[in-house]
Amino acid sequence: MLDPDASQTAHEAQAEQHRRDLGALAEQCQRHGIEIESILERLRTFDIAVPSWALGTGGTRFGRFPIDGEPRDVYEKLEDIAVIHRLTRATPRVSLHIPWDEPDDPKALKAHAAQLGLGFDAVNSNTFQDQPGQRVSYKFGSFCHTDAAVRDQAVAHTLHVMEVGRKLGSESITVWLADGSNYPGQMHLRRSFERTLACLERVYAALPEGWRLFTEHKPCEPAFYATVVADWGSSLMLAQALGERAACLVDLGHHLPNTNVELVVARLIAVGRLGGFHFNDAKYGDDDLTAGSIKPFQLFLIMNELVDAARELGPAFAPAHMIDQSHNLKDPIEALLMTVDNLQRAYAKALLVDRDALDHHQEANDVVMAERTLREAYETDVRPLVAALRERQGGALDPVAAFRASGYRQRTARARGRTGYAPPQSL
Ligand code: LRH
Ligand code: MN
Repeated sequence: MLDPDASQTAHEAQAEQHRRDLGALAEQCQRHGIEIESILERLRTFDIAVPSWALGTGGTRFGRFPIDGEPRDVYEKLEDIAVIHRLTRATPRVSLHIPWDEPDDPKALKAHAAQLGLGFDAVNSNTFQDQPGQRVSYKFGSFCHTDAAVRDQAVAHTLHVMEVGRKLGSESITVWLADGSNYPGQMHLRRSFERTLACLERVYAALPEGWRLFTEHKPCEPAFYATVVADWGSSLMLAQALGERAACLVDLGHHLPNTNVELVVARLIAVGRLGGFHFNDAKYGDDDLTAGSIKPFQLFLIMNELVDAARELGPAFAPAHMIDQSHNLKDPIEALLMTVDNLQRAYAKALLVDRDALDHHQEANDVVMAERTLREAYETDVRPLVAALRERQGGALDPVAAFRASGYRQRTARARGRTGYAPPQSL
């Protein structure tokens, strides 16, 4: 666990500077009639689920570069997530992928998580890989497959994932289907969608009490000609056909270049079908990079739609905030600490938008003043605010610095064995 002395001294050094920065920000907000205490209260409600599959180093087909001290099983992954929650106070839940992180004993894992102060968010099914001993293959799809035996196997797996999730205390499942084709003519574009809906209807019929089902769209990869659930329209058609407890999950990286993702979010909010997010960032494809690292303004504009909707819809508007990233070069814990900080900052900036002024300028078609009102919030340096929230909740002012000062990664390297590259630890 963390070495309290080392991080304490690092903490004090920053504390004084932080207090000055926070004071300056409070004054700046005051000038705009904004009480930062009210912003802090609302920011406190913004928490995020960490994906179990992002605690080990990720890779591409060109290679993977493991680091020392990577978690060897789902229990150690929870311990690493507990460190992230300890430092950020904003990641109280874990999203599991099954079978990648399937626990032998869900009840024991639930108890281990509770001990670490963690719970479980959406579980994720996997019908995009063939497992050892599997009867039939998903090579040509799962829910869309022409062979009923394959569809039955995929539905059975998804029901099993929900059963594991129920034992863990999850209340939702995310279904992402890799199903699609690589060549024109290979797959019937309407029948494949109809078969997919029919399978989802069997899953929806088995949803445990109070659960939600999220459908996740993606334009391509691994299918490179047509993907069955390629875009938000297809995902929405499925959710609306299934029922009230079905909604659409927006993975930020699952949009073709230059797609206006905040517009997609606004459309799904308008019909009450925004189930949640897989936050990450991308420059080209489904790059699964650190959220806010490539397109921070887009992330802010997405948060802006959430804050705007919450103003009208109230606490009932609660899309799931989950991360979905692959850490090929960064220490996974440091990448996730940066991700949480970027997400909290984007949300804090969205909370600073003067919405009455923005409404006024929009209704008056005052383009310049409307854009300036939005940019004013985006350009505000909210780092002291997010740090203050962490500090008040017993977290770290600077989580990455505190993590490095703690020597946690060196300790896990010794405890878990050296599996590869030792990441830099200097501050
Ligand atoms: C597909 C995806 C999906 C997960 C997987 C790990 O690209 O975004 O959400 O199942 O990544
Ligand atoms: Mn995803």
